[in-house]
Amino acid sequence: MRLTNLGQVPVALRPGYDPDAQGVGIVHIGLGAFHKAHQAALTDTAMAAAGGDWRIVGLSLRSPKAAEELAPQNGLFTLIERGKDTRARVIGSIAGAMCTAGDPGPALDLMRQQSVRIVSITVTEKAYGLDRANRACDPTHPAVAADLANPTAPQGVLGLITRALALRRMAGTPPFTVLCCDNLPDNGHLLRGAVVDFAARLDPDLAAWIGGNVAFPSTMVDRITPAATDRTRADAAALIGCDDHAATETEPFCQWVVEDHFPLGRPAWETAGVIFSDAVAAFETLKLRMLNGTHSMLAYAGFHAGLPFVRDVMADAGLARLVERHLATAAQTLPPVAGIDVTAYAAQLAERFRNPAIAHQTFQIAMDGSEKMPQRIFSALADARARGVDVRAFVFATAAWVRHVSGSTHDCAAYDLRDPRAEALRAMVAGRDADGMVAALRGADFIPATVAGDDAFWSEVALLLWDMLARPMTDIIAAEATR
Ligand code: CS2
Repeated sequence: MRLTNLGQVPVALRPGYDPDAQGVGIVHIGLGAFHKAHQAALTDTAMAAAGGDWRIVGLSLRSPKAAEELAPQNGLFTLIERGKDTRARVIGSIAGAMCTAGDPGPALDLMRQQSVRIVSITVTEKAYGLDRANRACDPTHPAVAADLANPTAPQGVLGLITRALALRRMAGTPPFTVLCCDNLPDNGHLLRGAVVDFAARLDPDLAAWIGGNVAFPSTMVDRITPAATDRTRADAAALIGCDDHAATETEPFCQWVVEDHFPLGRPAWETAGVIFSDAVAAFETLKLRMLNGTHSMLAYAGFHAGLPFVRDVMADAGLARLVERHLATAAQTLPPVAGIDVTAYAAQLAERFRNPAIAHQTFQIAMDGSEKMPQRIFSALADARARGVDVRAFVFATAAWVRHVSGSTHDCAAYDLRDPRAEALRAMVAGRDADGMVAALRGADFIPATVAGDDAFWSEVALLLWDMLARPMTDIIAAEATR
């Protein structure tokens, strides 16, 4: 029997409110595991504490899978938190789920309703179609190009948001707040620039109205959420007593720092521990450089050392040392963040990475490197240089990334390079030796100019890469850790 209503769920695992009594107030684009473990869970807690019509309708832009898992269950799913103890509860905040591919009509009909006061987004860095350097949209991105050509039937994020805002403007309905929840620096401002630029290419008046009237608060989101597995579903079934195709697992830690700018209101997220702050950009840089930067380093090195999960990386003495070094280096590139002790923050991150109950794949984190490296490693490098900080940790991370891009199988089985620029990256490294690969990659459009021009940095990367392409990654790690 499949989960369809709360009557099937043990009382202790049910939400602390009646979901059917609450209306929809949020449309979320990007209905993945992360959203279910983070914003959906926090909104569930907030509704239990303070009520409000803040249930969420989730949209998937491409794959119907998430909607097929959730819709037959009326949005209900089990969230399992794995730490020293395992805790679980059924989340009631998702009211519906749909896939917009092929027909965005039903989603737009919902987004134009006045009752929808927030449209939030987690689609990963690559899906937006951003021109980050100019805080604009990238008109060559496939979804952006398609939506500029056919703006009334959008398939991408920028097109969908802009069309929904245009419909509200035409109807005299005040705009919803747009809430970006992806790991991007200053994400609210970045998205605002991209939406305004996208709209300006279609209708300058609409662009001016969006620029003058729509709120785009910035956020920093944090919760390590591996992809669900058969074990997740089996554990959920054992806990709730019926099948749950949408069961999700995550770590106990959860953090959300949000700029408090919601003209049409918001859930009482503070009751769920959400931090409201005017200094979100500083929190985001802290998290991107320390958590995500270290993650990228350990993913490239760990994957090529034959370690499938982050917890395996942390059990390897050499790599654990390199994780510690990376955290310490990243910390030195940051301005102080009010209320954060970076040494304690670093220790807490290492503890989270060690969590033996979480099977977080190094291969998953290694994906989309060209979208992640700039804000995780390269921007930290530029600040490290300005402060005279030893940058060896960033040399190592970058060489490990290039080794991943190289596709070399001298010490591992063949693997897929998963990156939106995979084809261009493969062309840059094809047939080249370590020096040639580095020379080609440092000139790529996603590498900031100051970093591209850092000759000393790239010579060190090339030297290390020669080794990484000739010897097993396990040897390189052992040598690097005792340097
Ligand atoms: C990870 C993040 O996949 C990745 O690149 O670094 O998804 C990370 O797990 C989250 O940002 C944690 O909040």
